[in-house]
This record gives sequence, structure tokens and C-alpha cells, in this order.
Amino acid sequence: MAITGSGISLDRLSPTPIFQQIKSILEGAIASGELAAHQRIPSERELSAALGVSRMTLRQALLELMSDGILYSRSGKGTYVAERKIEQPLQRLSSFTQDIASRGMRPASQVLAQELLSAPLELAGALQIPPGSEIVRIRRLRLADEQPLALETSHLPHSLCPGVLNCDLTRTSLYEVLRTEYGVVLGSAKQTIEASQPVAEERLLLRLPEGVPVLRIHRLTSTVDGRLVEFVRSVYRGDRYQLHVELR
Ligand code: 16G
Repeated sequence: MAITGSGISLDRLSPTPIFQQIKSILEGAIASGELAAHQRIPSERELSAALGVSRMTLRQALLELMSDGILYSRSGKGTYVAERKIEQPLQRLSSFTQDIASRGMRPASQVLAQELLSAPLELAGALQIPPGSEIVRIRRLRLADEQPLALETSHLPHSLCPGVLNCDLTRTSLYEVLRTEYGVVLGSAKQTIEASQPVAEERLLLRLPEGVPVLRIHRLTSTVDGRLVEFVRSVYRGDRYQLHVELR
């Protein structure tokens, strides 16, 4: 059923407000693929005429879909369908590679830095190692189907995984290397998540549209026997991620 076609009907007797019904129609068209990512939706004039509703009611539905990140607008150009968000469960200690592959996409990384540093106070404190100890710093732009989703900077004690410095991480999972090459079995992690504005470099690397915020995620990961393994600072695209958690 084309959304501007004649087959759509709103139920004016239903207790569900009209703007909610319009939202559901548009969400349905997106879910079915009738409206694809980055496709422009019909104009407000066309849609309100096709649905037989006022421009004000239609706008209410569109504004909510925009604030839910389902639609986005380009000034003077119209309203478009946003890329589907990745639903990230927070309970599981997973890797980017696992997460992306399990969604049927191709994970990859552009390695921006892979170097040996002597641990500054703050990192030494986080990893509970003496200040000045050698750490490996790996900065990667994480991609799914060639599209950038996150920027991650990992810090690991060098003594734990000396060869990681020379490992090609463009197509390989760091967690997989830690497990298979160094017998490091990860057990738990502590994570904090904050919303923030990207800085210019982040906006450029992540190809972020104007005004889109990011999620800053810090993770401190331990092995099953409680050794601290990595401290990661990540910047995730706010328009592509939705974090899920089950509360009891
Ligand atoms: C995830 C982790 C990151 C970890 C990476 C390993 C978050 C926020 N971050 O992206 O801390 O270093 O996975 O990924 O979930 P890899 O094994 O694919 O290299």
C-alpha cells in the first residue's frame, strides 16, 4: 500500500489519536521497505492531502518521528527516512565484531593509531598498573558495511599482549586476538555512557550530519579471574545506536 495511495485509512473513532495512527502508518512503510533509508518522504502537502488530515496534525506525527530518530530533515530539501538504529543490549559483554556480524553486516576497522606509550597517571590508575608502564594504544574507526559507526581508543597493558602492537586489526577482532593468542578470557566490564556533542575531528571521521550528538562510552574490562585488561574510550554515533537494558 503506497503511503500516498488511496488504500490508507485512519480510524477516526479509535481512541488512538490521529497523529499516532499517522506515525504507525509511516513506521509500517519504513519497516516493510516501502520507504527506504535516506529516501525522501512525500511532502507535508501531499501527505496531509492523501491522509485527509490537517498540516498541523501531520506535523505533530513528523516531529515525533524526527525526535525518535526515525526521520530526519534537511533544511529546504524535505524530510527523509533515517538509517535503522542498531539495538545494542547492555547486559552482554560483546565485541564490536560480534555485534555487527550477528546483525548480518560486515565489521571492519580503519586503524588510526597502534602504538606503545608509557602510561600517564590517569590510565595507569584506571588499569591499576604503575605509572610509566608500557601500554598499547589502539585507535580505530569501526565500520559496518563500510559505514563508520564508532571511534574507539583502547589501552591495554603491553605485558599482557605484546604482539598486539603488530597485529593487523582491520578485519580482526581485538577480543578474538586476546583470547586465541594470549589466553585472555574476558569476564566482566564496567561501562559509563554519556551523551555529548562531537568535536570537529569526530564529526568528520564518523561522517556525522550537522547537529547529531554522540554517545561517549568508557569501558574497563576484566578477565574472568579479575585482572584488568583494557580501558576504552569510545564515541558512538547517536543517530545509529539505541541502548537496551532489561530492568528488574
Ligand atoms: C566494543 C567495546 C570496546 C571493545 C571492542 C572490541 C563498546 C562500547 N565497546 O566495541 O570496548 O574494545 O568491542 O571489539 O561496546 P573487537 O573485538 O571487535 O575488536
